[in-house]
Amino acid sequence: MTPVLTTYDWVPEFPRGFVRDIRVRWLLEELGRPYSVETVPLRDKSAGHLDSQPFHQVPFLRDGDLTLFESGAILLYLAEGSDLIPAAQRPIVQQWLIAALNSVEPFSMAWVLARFFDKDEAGAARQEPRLHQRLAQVQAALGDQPWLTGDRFTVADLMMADILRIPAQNGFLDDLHALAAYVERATDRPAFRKALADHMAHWRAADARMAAG
Ligand SMILES: N[C@@H](CCC(=O)N[C@@H](CS)C(=O)NCC(=O)O)C(=O)O
Repeated sequence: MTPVLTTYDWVPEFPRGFVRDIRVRWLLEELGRPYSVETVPLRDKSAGHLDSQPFHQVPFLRDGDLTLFESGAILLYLAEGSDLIPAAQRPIVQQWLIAALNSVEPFSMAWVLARFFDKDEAGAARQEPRLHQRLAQVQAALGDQPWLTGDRFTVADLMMADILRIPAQNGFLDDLHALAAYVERATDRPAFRKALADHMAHWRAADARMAAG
């Protein structure tokens, strides 16, 4: 059964590389699992889109009769039974994946929304100390380990590293060297590089389609 990943038909330049289908692509590459991609319109959101994603967002995944939204749920579903959720560490892996989504990403998103969506420099500046504190706490929890739960890269690292890419790209890890190295270690994996290349190719193909009218 080949899962079908749905993302947008096109997005402007600035979110490219970060639309959350990248997480699912990355995981599917880690698993060596082929998949296909379908799209929903970004601009003219359809009522049908809501049947698969009640918040009119992406990504969502169809796998046989199952349709799943929420990138965290999709990752946990796809990684189940694989080395990316070692059985003995399952609750701890789930804990860290949820921590990434629930205790780190909201702080990063609050900054992103203020800085890039609202273009509110003062509002973004107000978010910075909170975001920095969370990032420092992740670094402290990582300690000397290569990955969040020890020696093995898990789906929790995939989620955490993906979430940390935006702070990393915007200078928030410049004084958090161990955390910066963690993100680099994760995103240096061939599966991430392949996922990112395919993700960017998707937007280039969308541009070409638009240019062709
Ligand atoms: N919690 C959701 C967030 C999904 C989300 O924010 N998707 C963005 C793209 S990365 C989106 O569709 N944004 C457009 C919108 O909210 O209208 C998840 O992790 O899947």
